[in-house]
Amino acid sequence: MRKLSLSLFAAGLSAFLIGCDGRANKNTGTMETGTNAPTEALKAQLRSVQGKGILFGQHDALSYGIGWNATRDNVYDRSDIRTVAGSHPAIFSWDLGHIDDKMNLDSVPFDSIRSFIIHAYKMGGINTISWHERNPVTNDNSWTKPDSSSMVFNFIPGGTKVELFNQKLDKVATFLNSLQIDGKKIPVIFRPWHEMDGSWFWWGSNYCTHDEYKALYRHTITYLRSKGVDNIVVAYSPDRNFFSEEEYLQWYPGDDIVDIIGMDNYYDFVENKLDLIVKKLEIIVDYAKKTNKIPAMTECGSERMEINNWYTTNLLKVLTSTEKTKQIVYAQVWRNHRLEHFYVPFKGHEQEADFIQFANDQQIMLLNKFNQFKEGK
Ligand code: BMA
Repeated sequence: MRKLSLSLFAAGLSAFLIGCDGRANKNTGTMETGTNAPTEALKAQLRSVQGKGILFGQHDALSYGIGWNATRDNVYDRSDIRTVAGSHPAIFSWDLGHIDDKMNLDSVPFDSIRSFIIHAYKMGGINTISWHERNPVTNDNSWTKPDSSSMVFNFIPGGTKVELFNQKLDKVATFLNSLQIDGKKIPVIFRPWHEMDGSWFWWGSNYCTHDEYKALYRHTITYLRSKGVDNIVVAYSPDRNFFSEEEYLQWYPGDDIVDIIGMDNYYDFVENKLDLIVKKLEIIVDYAKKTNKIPAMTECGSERMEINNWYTTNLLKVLTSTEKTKQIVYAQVWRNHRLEHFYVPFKGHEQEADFIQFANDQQIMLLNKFNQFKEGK
């Protein structure tokens, strides 16, 4: 059953994508005016909006929403954000966790993820990829506490299990290299090993030293590059556990590796510490400015929309709070998975109007506005 529905889905989606080929490629213009490296074009696009607007994104937006699933229901080109606000998001987020399998950790087939990325790119959107990978030694999920035989030091250069880790990196390299249209690579944001300043992942602060973490991160990027991966713009995204630039940079793998200076932050919203969020965004913007990097709110949200009218009273408020916070280039929320776990009001939800107000704010860019902006409108 699963095989049948997957192949039907793949056939339907590729027919759909072929159908899209005739459409204007909203990204081509930028690619041709930039340098040859696909990443330079993506960085230029991100920089072009800085100070003029803030791109908005969601995880798995084209894959499923509340009450629908593209793979299961054979629906294409749908997102809860478009159903509610009339446009897809500008940023499309995906995850490569469980790269050894056919489906990722959230049951999205990797072939579908590839098709969604191509589709998002053709529509003019920007794709970002995180990686909630299993522990390379135990194969336990990202959230399982490692012991000394499966901590980070084992599979960084000099460790005894680095080959095991490289096998996973090989698979990620194959996937990233396969993101192509007519033989040309699609540039994507790659955001591995996020939220390391908490201890909920096997790469978290209780399970590695700062130096081991940096080695993990650097090895990941340099190894992928050695396998021909030349289409990633690299994002660093600790959680909220910093109060100064020095603390923010404790895990930082280096200016030569990182392009996007980010932060994931859910719990300062839960605790209503909006002033602290503004302060942290300013730290990020200041560091990005100094080093010519791109500042972003790499993850945030209010689970189940528990904070009333979160989009206007919380997110928009912090993003537009000061001239510095307005320099943030994009903000993305997590997935609309089920009624117990969603981050964007769906059709009929009581905060729908609040989300529409947010989406229509002059500062916020969903895909339609981003495309108009690129066309100079
Ligand atoms: C978490 C939750 C999990 C999910 C993981 C990776 O925040 O959404 O259900 O598996 O992200 O997407």
